[in-house]
Amino acid sequence: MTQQYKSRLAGLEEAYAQLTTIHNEIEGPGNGIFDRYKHPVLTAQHAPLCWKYDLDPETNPYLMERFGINAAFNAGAIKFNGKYIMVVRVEGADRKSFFAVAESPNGIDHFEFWEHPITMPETNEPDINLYDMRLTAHEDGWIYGLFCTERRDPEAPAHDQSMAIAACGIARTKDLVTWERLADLITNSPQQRNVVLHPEFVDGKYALYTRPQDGFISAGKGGGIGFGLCDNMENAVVDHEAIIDNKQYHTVYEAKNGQGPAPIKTDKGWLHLAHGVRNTAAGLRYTLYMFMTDLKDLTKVTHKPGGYFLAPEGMERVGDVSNVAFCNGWIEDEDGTVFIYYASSDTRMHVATTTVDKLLDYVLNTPADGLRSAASVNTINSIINKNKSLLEV
Ligand code: M1P
Repeated sequence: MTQQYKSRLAGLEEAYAQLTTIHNEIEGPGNGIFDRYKHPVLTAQHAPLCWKYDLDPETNPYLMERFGINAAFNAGAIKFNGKYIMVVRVEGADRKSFFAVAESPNGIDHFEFWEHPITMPETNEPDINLYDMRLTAHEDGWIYGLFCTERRDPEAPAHDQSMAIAACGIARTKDLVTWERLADLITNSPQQRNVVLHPEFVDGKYALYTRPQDGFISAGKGGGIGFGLCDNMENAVVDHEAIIDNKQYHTVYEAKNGQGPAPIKTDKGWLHLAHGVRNTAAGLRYTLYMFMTDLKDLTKVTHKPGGYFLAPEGMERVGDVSNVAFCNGWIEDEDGTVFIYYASSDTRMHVATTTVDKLLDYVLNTPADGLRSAASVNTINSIINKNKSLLEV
């Protein structure tokens, strides 16, 4: 082993140790709804050296990366054995995504990947790409991971190497290490992404949030957050999808939207976090928004604050797919703290913290979108007038 090799290895080890032991802290006074943090919680640089390097000086004398990692984003999340766990979408330099578990003792820093990425079994039709797992600890006792499986469109002409079909892949586990792959979800929609399993049985059936879509990128005539029931998860078939939260003109979800993680149950209703997409001259902009559904009738949206809940800010706006905030994982802790794991610009993971009480206050008391500029001015005026009467006392 040369001196050069030794000092390069020491430098890499030191950089990795610094990254995984950095102390995270709340940034700024925030908006009162949630706190953002100074540092991302997970990045491509968090990938262990053992994944990227052949550490044998005989076969890798220059200590070069043999497998590049491009990004770590769009993670599902769960509290498991007292640890804060993300099942992360890790993307290699080869553009293939795979899943890997990262754990933290406190949910806001010190995240480290487990030794191996997840070995996800394939179905008879191998996945070309897998991503965006939603984790649900279902009342049937399994932890389910629902994710997007992408394959080349068999109808695609030879000259088109980008036409793809997105479907919902399903797997389940008890330990997050060994996964049982089940059949892909069947629905009446040509494509599916952002499918999420509800944690409780509904009328004795499994309940799924879906996102029917006509095309791979464009939702087309499809779109909206759908809801449907299926008899079992081994061969899941949803015959009917009711759209519970649709796309809407001149809102932050005008182009498409999708359910984020599985909803959180409260005594007032189910709290949902979702992403909405709008078109701009600079491309698509993804932000997060919230709504609440009725405790008994899960297809009934009872409250929906206007506008976005969280949008990419500052450096979060820059990355492989810029101007994107995306969330498919959150954790409700025993004390009511909520850890929201969101990705920025398809590149890295962040955390925002809040509480169930604050989210309820936000969802129940934030005015709905009035859908016209004049309605927005009316809302502001009513806030100003209330404040004036308070200040005059
Ligand atoms: O690039 C932004 C996001 O685009 C897709 O989400 P949706 O289907 O809602 O548009 C997904 O590929 C997602 O992974 C990605 O973050």
